[in-house]
Parts: sequence; C-alpha cells; structure tokens
Amino acid sequence: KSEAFGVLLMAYGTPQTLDEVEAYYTHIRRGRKPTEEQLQELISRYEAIGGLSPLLAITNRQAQGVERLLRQLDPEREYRVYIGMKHASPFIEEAVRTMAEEGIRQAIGLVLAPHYSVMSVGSYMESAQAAIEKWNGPEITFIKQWHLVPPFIEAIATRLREALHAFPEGERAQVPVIFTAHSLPERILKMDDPYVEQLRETAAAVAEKVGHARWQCGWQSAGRTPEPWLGPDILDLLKQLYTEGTRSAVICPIGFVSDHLEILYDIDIECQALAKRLGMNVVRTRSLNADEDFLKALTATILQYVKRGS
Ligand code: FEC
Repeated sequence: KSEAFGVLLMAYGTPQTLDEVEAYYTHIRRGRKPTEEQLQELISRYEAIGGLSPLLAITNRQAQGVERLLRQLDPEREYRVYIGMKHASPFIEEAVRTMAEEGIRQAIGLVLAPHYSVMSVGSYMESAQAAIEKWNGPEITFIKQWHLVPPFIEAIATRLREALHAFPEGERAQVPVIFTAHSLPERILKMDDPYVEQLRETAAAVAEKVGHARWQCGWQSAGRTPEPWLGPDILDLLKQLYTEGTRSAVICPIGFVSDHLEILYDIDIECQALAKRLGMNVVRTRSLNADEDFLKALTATILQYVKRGS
C-alpha cells in the first residue's frame, strides 16, 4: 500500500453545550462578543430545537461513511478522513495539525456546503491554508464547489419527489418549490461571487430532473447585522405565495447538507409557525445527513479529484 491519503471534511461547527454558545457566537463574529440580549436570543433558539444541534454528530457520521466508501472503492490506497470545523472544536486548525502529526502529506479538502462563495467556502480554505503553513501540514487540493455533481443532484431530486408526494396527485404539479440557501451580505454581488449563480444552477438541475416547472430560489437565515443581505427571504416568499392565493409549498434547502439550527429552527419552527398562522401546508425535504446515497455522492466527488491528481 502507498502512504495514507488524507481527506479533510470541513463544516460550520456547533457548540456542544449551552455554556459554549457565547464563545461560539464570539468566534462567528470574528472576536466581537455578542450583547447579553443577542446571546440569550441564540440560546433560546438552541433550546427550541431540544438544547443542542445534531450538526457535529452528523458530520462525524458523514466522515466515517466517506472513509468506509473510499476504502471500499479504492482499496489500493489507505484513506483517512478528518473533520475540521470553522467555528467550533474540532477546529480546522486542529484537524490540519493532526494530519501533519500523523504523517499525511497529500490530501483533498472538501467543505460540506455545495456552493462556492468567498465568504463561506473561501473562508474555510483560508483557515486551512493558514493551518497548513503553521503546522507544515499536508498539501491539500481543495474542491471549491460540487453543486452540480450528478449523484448529489439525484439525491436532492429523490427527496424532492418524496416531498411532492405529500400532496394529492392532481395538485402536485402546481405546488411551488422554494430552493433555499443561507443568505449572505449583498455586497458579494459586487465581488463577482459565483454563489447566487451556483445556487440557481443546482435548483434548475434538480427541478429539471424531477420535471417540476413551478420553482424559485429564496434565501434563509440572514445574519442579524445592519447591512443588507441577499433576498427574497423565505418568510417573505411564503407571505407572497399566500397573497397570490397559494396555500401549499415545498421548501428544499440545497445550500445545507445536514440537520442543524438553520434547518431545525429557521425552517421547521419559524417557517412552520408562519405557515400555521396563514393556514398553509408547507413541507420540507428531508436532509441528506449521513444517508448512503449522499455519502456515495461525496465519495464520487472526492475520487474524481484523487484520480485527477495521481
Ligand atoms: O447547528 C448549528 O449549531 C450551526 C448552524 C449554522 C450553520 C450555518 C451555516 C452558514 N452560515 C453562513 C454565514 C453566516 C454569516 C453570519 C452567520 C451567523 C451565524 C450565527 C449562527 C450561525 N450562523 Fe452561519 N450557520 C449556523 C449558525 N452565518 C448561530 C450567529 C447568529 C445569527 O446571525 O443567527 C453573520 C456573521 C456576522 O455576524 O458577521 C455571514 C453560511 C452558511 C452555509 C455554509 C456553511 O455551512 O458553511 C454561508 C450550519
């Protein structure tokens, strides 16, 4: 066997106890502490989803699954998959340090978010690059985006078909589908950033695969900062559909791959509360999580880059 080949899977990170929420929030705000009111508001959102987010546990299962599939599909190499988080332990920096200590010299880096923006995936890559320099870490080839990888599109399409089946056959074709991703500050539009375009490309590919004509893109989870964020926000879209006389919708989050706060609170609690108030039937597609079809999509994406490099 040749030497071990590393894979660095990166995700957002989540506090593991409510006591860690302040440090986490401060990290997200690049070192500026939140006010007591902001902190309590965030803690109450975690409490509303049961106290903690499943994000770290799901990311761990994704990493184990990808490692298993890589070893199965390419038995000539020894793969080791590491996870590194942007805003919480295990931080990207710790992961790169472990990789260096374990003698990994070649690796692939993939962010568990399909669309590239300099403000999201770009900042993960920056953290990893800084850690590589600090710890004399492995040479990492980064996969910048994977938003059109066919098995990923198919995995989302499967979940969208399933969600549409919650509606009677005669109504199904008329149900509006809203594809969502995390909003970002509007200033990315002036930076020639591909994020908005890539979201649209994923949405169009999934809609075509399912053969569903009524769809649009929306943004969710905009930050609580004074600057303008990308819109329309998903809550406004639901209100607009209601005003137009529509009483049903499917929300299909394509910018996220796991259940976490932005899914379990922003969609399942906030959007559902609005839907209930308006008397609308809103269904969310289930998340990819560590489901086998998604693990296969991730593994295929990684193997394409391994093959390209060797
Ligand atoms: O389940 C969990 O505990 C973690 C949920 C979580 C995910 C996530 C994903 C993304 N974010 C992105 C951008 C921003 C920008 C700001 C920002 C702020 C927050 C706050 C929390 C939070 N984010 Fe997040 N994000 C998650 C959680 N995010 C909590 C702070 C309170 C709030 O504003 O709600 C604004 C930063 C600032 O203040 O300057 C920008 C993007 C993603 C999707 C890509 C990815 O997964 O990395 C983009 C999951």
